[in-house]
Amino acid sequence: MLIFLLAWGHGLLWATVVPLWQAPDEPLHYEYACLLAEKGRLLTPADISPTLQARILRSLAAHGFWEYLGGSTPDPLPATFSETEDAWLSRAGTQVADEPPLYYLLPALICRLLPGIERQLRAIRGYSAALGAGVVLLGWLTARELWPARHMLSLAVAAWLGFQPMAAFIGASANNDALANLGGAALAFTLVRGSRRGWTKSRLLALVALTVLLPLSKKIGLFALPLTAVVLVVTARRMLSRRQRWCGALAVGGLVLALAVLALWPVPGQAAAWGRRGTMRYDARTAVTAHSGTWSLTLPALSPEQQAWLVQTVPSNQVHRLRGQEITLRFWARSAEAAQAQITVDDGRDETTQDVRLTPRWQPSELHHRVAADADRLRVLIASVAAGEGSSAGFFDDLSLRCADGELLRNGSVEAPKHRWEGWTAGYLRLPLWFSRGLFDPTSYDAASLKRYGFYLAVTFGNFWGDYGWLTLPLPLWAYVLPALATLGAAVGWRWAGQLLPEPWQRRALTWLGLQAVLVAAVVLLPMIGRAWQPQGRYLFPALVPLAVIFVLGWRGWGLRLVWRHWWLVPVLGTALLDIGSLLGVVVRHYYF
Ligand SMILES: [Ca+2]
Repeated sequence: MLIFLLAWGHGLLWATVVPLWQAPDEPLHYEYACLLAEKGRLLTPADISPTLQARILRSLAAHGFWEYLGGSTPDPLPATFSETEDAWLSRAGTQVADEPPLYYLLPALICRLLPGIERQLRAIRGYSAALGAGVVLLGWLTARELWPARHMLSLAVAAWLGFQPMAAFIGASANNDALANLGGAALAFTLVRGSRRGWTKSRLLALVALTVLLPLSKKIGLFALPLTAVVLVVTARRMLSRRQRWCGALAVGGLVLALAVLALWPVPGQAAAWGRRGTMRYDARTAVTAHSGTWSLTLPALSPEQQAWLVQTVPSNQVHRLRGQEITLRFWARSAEAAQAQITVDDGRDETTQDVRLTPRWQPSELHHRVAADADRLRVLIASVAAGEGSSAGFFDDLSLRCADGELLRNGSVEAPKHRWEGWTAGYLRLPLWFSRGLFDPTSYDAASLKRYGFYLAVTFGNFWGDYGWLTLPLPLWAYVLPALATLGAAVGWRWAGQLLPEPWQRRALTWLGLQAVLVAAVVLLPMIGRAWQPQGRYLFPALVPLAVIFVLGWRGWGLRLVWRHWWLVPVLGTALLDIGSLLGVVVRHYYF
């Protein structure tokens, strides 16, 4: 209890010192909570309220949001987030319908009960900090479960977790990371407890419940699914009879088969490789008319306040090859009545847009675009222009985007329907279809790409330890050398840590913790393969407890090797110094002097 209160106090200190809105995406998480309070149901992008965004923007201005980030408050104040021109808010996208709702339930209640936007945000930060303190407590309990007689070891794990400055910073902001991190810590505790005391029904139930709840708090929580599957399979092998194992294997096989069939089931109204965006739901693929084959893309008739567009993104490892080249988009379009559409080729730096008049007959169109020299993405967007009265649906077929050596678009004639799993990965993970292809593409592993991943990894390691504000306040470069050396030291110290794991259940428990860390790292790092995407160190925090145990254990190993009683100085005093240095030397110095 004392550990929890100390950690909560420490989190609240961070929550107080960091000015309002100066944590990554805080306005968007607050917006989610407030909208949830207002609507009282699952949100869709159509629920986004300009009135609420305007209110948040006024609070941002009042709290020097742009000044703290090195800019100046825009005048006049933008009306919505997407109208801002800074490098933070305008690029943050939206959390609404992008993140699952579990974290926001209590913040929504806060929004409903407490008056005043500032007071609400502070209360939400306090709630986050309590979740963060829960991580520290669970870390201590996990280590105590692993080493019942080694109090110093469990205290060192708790202290490492408590002082990890980036975890304290993120844990003390309005952000759904806080709940996912707590879920990850609870999972680690359950794994160790089950390994030591056996998997009773209630522990298995806890394991399954956490596995369901984690992806509901943040998408990264998906790592729990394979982890729990492996734990269950291994446990079942040890506990069940031959007959029971066969039944279990049949049941699991049947379930996997059913899921596979469901995942591959086609959705006729959606086109493979084409994404559908907008303020309402609509079918993007139709057999009503086609220029070739049976199917074409379609955009619905719109009223003036509605938006709808179709998008296909080209894999980014192809984009690097295209830099400086001219590419040509060709397509056929028509509409039942005269209507207008807007076609855009966007490479992230420059875009070429063309307005197209649609006529009742299929007409070809063409658009040329020179890819910018520093482009790192490429996408084609088709939007219909709301014409008000008498607007009608538009149809598009035989789309082709050609570069010197071939075709860049997939499913240009729209004959292939989307499979359900593509909708899931695109809708839930926000990962385009080609992401999984990028993993197997040799160009994802050429020298330039490997160099890029090396850089990404270094940055991820850095902001795992500390990068505050909107990731705008890093530590000085030399300060990252210390945790890097301490991490290397811990890795070496593992050579002598084996003596601390005499029991088979201890080694099994530690294997599960290691697997948790590996799976979280995989979920965080794999999406960078084949595209320009910088992972963030804080995404690794659902594995904070396993990482703390691994780190501290390495230094305990040094304690054995050197017969050194004060081995804990490195993991505990090291993170404590980093914490104090971050708070005073970086955060307080930036915001208050
Ligand atoms: Ca077609």
